[in-house]
Amino acid sequence: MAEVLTLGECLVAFVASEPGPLAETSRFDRFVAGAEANVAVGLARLGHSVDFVGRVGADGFGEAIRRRLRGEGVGIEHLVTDDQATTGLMFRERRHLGSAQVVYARRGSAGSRLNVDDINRAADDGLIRGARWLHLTGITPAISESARAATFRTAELARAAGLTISLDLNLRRKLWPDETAAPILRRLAACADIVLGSTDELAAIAGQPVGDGDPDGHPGGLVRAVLRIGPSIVVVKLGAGGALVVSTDVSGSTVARPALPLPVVVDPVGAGDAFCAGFIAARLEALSLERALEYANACGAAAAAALGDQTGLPNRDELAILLASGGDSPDTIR
Ligand code: KDG
Repeated sequence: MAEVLTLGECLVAFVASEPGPLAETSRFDRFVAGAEANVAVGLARLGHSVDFVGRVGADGFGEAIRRRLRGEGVGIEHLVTDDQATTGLMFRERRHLGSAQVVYARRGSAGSRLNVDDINRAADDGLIRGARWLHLTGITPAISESARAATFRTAELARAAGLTISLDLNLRRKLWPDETAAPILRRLAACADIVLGSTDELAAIAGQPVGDGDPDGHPGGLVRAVLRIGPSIVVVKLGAGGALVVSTDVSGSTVARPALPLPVVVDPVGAGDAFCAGFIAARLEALSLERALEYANACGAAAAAALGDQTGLPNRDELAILLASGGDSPDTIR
């Protein structure tokens, strides 16, 4: 039985080998991706045990996912091979300027066929009662009705079993519009202890504009609105601006930590998942919220410094070096 349980769609991602528009891209590198799988691998590299529940197709891409997750030490006993559908794929371009286009080929995919029966089977095998932590994202409830029902069922069982539940909002506007996403993510946030998101994701579920009532630019109003939904901790991911956390347990005070300076962002996709892995690892180790933000920022920076969602996820030694260096390259550490 693992300490952490997560569920969702693990995809194969084809990432443009060179920067430039997708219309002109003919070479891609293949990676394993998917937000929850990224978090699972991040935690496993940091020495924490994780089970991943999901579905892949009975095809080579599904086999590639199995091999990678198994090789990273993630528990995949409840990663079902579904011969009725193919493994979900995504293609993304790389751009130095502007935002990079993502194309999904995941509608009706094996991953989107995740359902309540899968969760009930995992629960019967003790994956929920044996765990300490459940990590959810806003992507799984977006991919299908059955995956949404599976997400809520897991949250319900985890709550009853007393697990800590984290929810990374991961609002994917290519999968669903804000009007559909917001009420569902609010409902999920109400089941969670910890909600993590960028200011615009938090604003979407709070139903208020970014910075509303906060003339100093501090997202305090937004955070308070999200805390009112139910979680006791809200973590705001500010990208290059670092991160901050507000907890009702520590008299509502705000803790902020700067991002690690990153001379070159090679690939920012997956950095948010790495951030979550660092944060969860630190909290599993009973570290303070301040230290959890430091772990999170270091993991996020390490992920953004390499191509592919999971490539740069640090192991324990690499994390220690990053934390000690504050982001300087190792040869400049004194
Ligand atoms: O956070 C990274 C994910 O966005 C990427 O791996 C793919 O899960 C994914 C998604 O649905 O966008």
